[in-house]
Amino acid sequence: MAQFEKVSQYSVQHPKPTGLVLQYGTAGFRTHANQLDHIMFRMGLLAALRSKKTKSTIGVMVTASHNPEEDNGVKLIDPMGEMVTPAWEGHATRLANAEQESLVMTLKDIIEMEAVDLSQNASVFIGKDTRPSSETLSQAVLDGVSSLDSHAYDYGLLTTPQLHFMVCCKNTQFRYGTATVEGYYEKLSQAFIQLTKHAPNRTDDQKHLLVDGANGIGALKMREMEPFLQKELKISLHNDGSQGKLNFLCGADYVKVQQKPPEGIKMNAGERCCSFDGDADRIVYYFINSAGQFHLLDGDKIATLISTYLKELLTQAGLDLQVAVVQTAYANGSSTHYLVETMKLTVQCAKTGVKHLHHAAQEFDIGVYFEANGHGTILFSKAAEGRIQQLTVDPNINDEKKSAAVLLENLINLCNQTVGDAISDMLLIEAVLAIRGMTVQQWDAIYSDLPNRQLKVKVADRRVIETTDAERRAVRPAGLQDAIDELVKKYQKSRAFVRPSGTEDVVRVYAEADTKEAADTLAHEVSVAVYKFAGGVGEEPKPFL
Ligand code: NG1
Ligand code: ZN
Repeated sequence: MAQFEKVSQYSVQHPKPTGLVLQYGTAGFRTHANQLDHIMFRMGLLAALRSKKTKSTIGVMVTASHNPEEDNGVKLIDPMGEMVTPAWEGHATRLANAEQESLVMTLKDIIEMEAVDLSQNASVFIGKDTRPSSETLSQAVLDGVSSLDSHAYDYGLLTTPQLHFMVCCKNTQFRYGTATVEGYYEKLSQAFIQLTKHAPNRTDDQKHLLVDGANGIGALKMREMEPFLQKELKISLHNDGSQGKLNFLCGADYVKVQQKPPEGIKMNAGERCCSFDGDADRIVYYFINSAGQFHLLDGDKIATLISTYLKELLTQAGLDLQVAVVQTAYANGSSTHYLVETMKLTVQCAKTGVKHLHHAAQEFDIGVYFEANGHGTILFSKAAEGRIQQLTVDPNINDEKKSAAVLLENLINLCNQTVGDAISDMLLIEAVLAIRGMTVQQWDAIYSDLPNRQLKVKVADRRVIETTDAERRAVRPAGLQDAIDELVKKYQKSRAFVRPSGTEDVVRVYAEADTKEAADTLAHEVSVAVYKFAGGVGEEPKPFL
C-alpha cells in the first residue's frame, strides 16, 4: 500500500535507537530531548490514526512542562481537549518501542485493533513550548502526520492549555470559542473585564500583579494577551525568557518544592505574586509578609478560594447545584478539613495525575479540581451551564439573583474547561479577589496549612509498592503500611503515605503533622520504613535537618 511505503520512507529519517524503551506516562513521553525524534514522528502517525478513528481533530503538544530545558516530551489531546484515552496510551507505548523494521507492522496492528478507516480524513493540531529542541521535534511530528497523508495545522509556540482550547473549539464547531490565539485572548479577557465591572474603584495597587513566567511560553503569551485586558490587570512580568534559562531557579514547581520565591523577582512586603510553570498549565501564588516570611498559596488554597466563591454565588442565585472539590492525597489536611467541616462541600480524593482528577470532577454539577502543585480548573456540567444561562434571561427573578447568575456565566467563560491553565486560573483568582475586595493576606488566612514534608526514596524497583484508597495506603510490600500506621500514631494531626512516582524513578514520601519538626521527623521515619520494606538502594535515608 502506497500509504505505508511513505511511512517506511519517512521513518528512516527518524530512526529509533535500537533497544531504547520509553513509556507513555501520566504526562506523555518525557526524557532528554535527544532521545525523542523517533517518538515525535510516531506520535504524528498515531495522532493521524486517532483523528481518523474519532473523526475529529487531535492535538499534539511538544513540551516537558516544568522539567529542565534539556528535556522534552509529547502528549496527545483527545477531541474535547482532554488527555488521550488510556487504551491509546497503550498504543502510544507500543508504537514508540517498536524497532525500526517492525514499525509498519505495529501500525497495522493498531489500525486493525481499533478498526480505523484509513480513507477517513484526518486533522492534527500541533503546538510547542519555547525549548530550543521543540522546533525540530515538532517538525518530526509534522512528518509523521503527513506520511499518512493527513492534514496538520502547526500553531507554533503555544501554552499547553492553549492547544487544548484550540482542539476543543474546533471539535465543538467553535461553540467553545474561536480556534486562534486571538480567540483565546478575546474569550478570556472579555469574561475577565465583565467580572471586574463588579469590582469598581480598584486602585492601581490592587490591579498590580507580579508574574514569574518561568522563562517560558507563558511569559510570551502573557505579553501578547496584555493589551486585551484593557489595563484591568497591571502585570510586572519577570523571568520572561530574555535572559534566564527555562524553569531554572524559577517557575511554579521550583517555588512549590523549595518553598521560596523564584530568582529574578524583587518582591515588596505584601505584594501579590504568582509563578507559572514551563508550559503554563500550573500556577502558584505567594507573598512575603512584613517580617520577611514567605507565604505560599498553592493549588489547595486556589481550590478553596474558588469553590467558596462559587458556593456563595449559587446561594445568591438560588440554584441548588452541587459544588465538589477534587483533590489528591497531597492536599494539605487543613484544606480538606476546612472544605468539609466549615464549607460543608463534597470533597473527593483522586489518584495523582490530572486525568484522574478531571474524570472525577466530571461527575458533579460543578467540579473544582486542583493538585497541590497548582494544576487545576473548574468543570461545569452541560446541565449546570444550561440552568445558569437560563437564569440570566429569566424575566421573573430579582436583581440579586440575576447578578449572581451573570457572574456565574462570566466565570464559566473565564475557565479553561479542558485542562489546568495558568493564565485562565490567574485571571479567575484576580477576578474573585477583586470582587470580594480581598487581599492576598486575607485569602491566605482562610486556613493555615499543616506543616508538611515531601521526600524521595530510591529503591531497586519502585513497582514493588502497590497502593489503594487513592494512593493513601500501601497494600504491598507486606508490613510497610503497618509500619507507617505505627509511626503516624506517635504524632498529632499526623498523616503519611508513600507511592511510586509516575514521572521519576523514585518512591515519594509525604508526611504532615502539627509541627514542622514532627512533619520532618515523621517523613524521615517513613522513608526509612520504605527503604527497609521496599528494597532501598544506596545509603539509608538520613534525618531531615
Ligand atoms: P509523580 O511523579 O507521579 O508524583 C508529578 C506530580 C503530579 C503530576 C505529574 C505530571 C506531585 C507530587 N506529583 O507526578 O501531580 O503533576 O508530575 O506532571 O506533584
Ligand atoms: Zn506544566
